[in-house]
Amino acid sequence: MLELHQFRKQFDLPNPSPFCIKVEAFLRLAGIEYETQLVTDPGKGPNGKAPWIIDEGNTIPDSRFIIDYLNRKHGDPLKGDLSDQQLAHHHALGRMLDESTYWAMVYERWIIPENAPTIKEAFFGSLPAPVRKLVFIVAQRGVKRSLHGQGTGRLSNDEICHLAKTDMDALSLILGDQPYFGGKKAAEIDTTTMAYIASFIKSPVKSAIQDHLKTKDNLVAYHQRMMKEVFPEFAA
Ligand SMILES: N[C@@H](CCC(=O)N[C@@H](CS)C(=O)NCC(=O)O)C(=O)O
Repeated sequence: MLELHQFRKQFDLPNPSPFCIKVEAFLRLAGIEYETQLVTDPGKGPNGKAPWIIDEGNTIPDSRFIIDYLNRKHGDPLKGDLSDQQLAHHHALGRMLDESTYWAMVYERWIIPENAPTIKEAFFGSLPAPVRKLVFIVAQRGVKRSLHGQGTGRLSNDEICHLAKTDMDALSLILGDQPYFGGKKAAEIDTTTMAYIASFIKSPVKSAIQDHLKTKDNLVAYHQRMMKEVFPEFAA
């Protein structure tokens, strides 16, 4: 059976990583059987990041390539009757979330000082206290380096939150009164949109982005609908 290598559940979410939620949501929506293998050290994975899958001897890291592989193998199970142009819009929306919005989430979780105790406990709680503190400092240093390299780390708190809030505004306007980002049916894009919306709505840390998102009734209703349909064990 297909193995999904991902982190353990956290924060009342199927996964602390939106990339892992995305892949698991795809597998569930497409009705593909899988079993989970827990990742404790993503550095040991093929790309040094989670998720990855192993399927019939193929090891595939990166949510984008995993979903490409599954689409090829299973004949685009979530494509429905979407046009190429609609799929192109979905592609652009997904990239916004993965390549831009994601970094605001990383910033809020790892850099805002008052959020440190929650993150330390969630990710390193099983370690003895002095080691936990040290491991957190080393991990946070790595995250800071990544944020700086990507560029988000060079912005002020207000700028980072502003950008992510405008991403939430865009999501709300794009969804409008449709039940899914795919229209009448959940499509591949919904695996990404639900992953980010859930990650912010259930943010375990102080989050200005969460506060903003919660003012968007259609996104909150979408979140509840998707959790009920895809991850009922996490539905409110
Ligand atoms: N492009 C990758 C990104 C995966 C990713 O960034 N995973 C993070 C968790 S959210 C990770 O494993 N980070 C561990 C690290 O960088 O050491 C994908 O789409 O799967």
